[in-house]
Amino acid sequence: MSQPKISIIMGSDSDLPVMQQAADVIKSFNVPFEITIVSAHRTPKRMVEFAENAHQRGIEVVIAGAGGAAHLPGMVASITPLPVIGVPIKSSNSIDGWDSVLSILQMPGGVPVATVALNGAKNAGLLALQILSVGDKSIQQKMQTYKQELNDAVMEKVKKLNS
Ligand code: RP5
Repeated sequence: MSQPKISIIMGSDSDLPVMQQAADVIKSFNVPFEITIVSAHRTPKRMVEFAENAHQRGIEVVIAGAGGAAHLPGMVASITPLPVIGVPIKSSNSIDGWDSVLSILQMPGGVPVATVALNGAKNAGLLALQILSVGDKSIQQKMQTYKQELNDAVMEKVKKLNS
């Protein structure tokens, strides 16, 4: 596979069913990405190493998902110069997902994390593609087609309802 532009990281393999949705949508755009486990709490040195080096490896956007006391997106954002998209995950140790949402959303000034909805990994993938599309017209073209397809799918339903 060619040089990955998007890195999808998650705190645990138990996050994979959600984070796979980001991978799937990125794959459908034919954009190279990597996906791996980096835990802020269980592998803190790996997390620092990842955040210090991702941009030097050619990564352009990071998608980070975690559940419960979800420190991974924010901590990676505190080190990397790259844009970080955070995916709160309703994990087995989560209090209804709120802990994860608030941990990722309520970042202090100076350290932004673009937080998507709870379990919103698909939108994280799309947002990462939109960030890349600013400098890549072929991704932008595919994004316009994707939006047209969303529109057409709804219009198809309208037609069905009206018939
Ligand atoms: C978080 O704790 C992970 O991101 C995951 O959402 C949650 C539970 O992890 P496991 O105990 O399933 O490995 O750090």
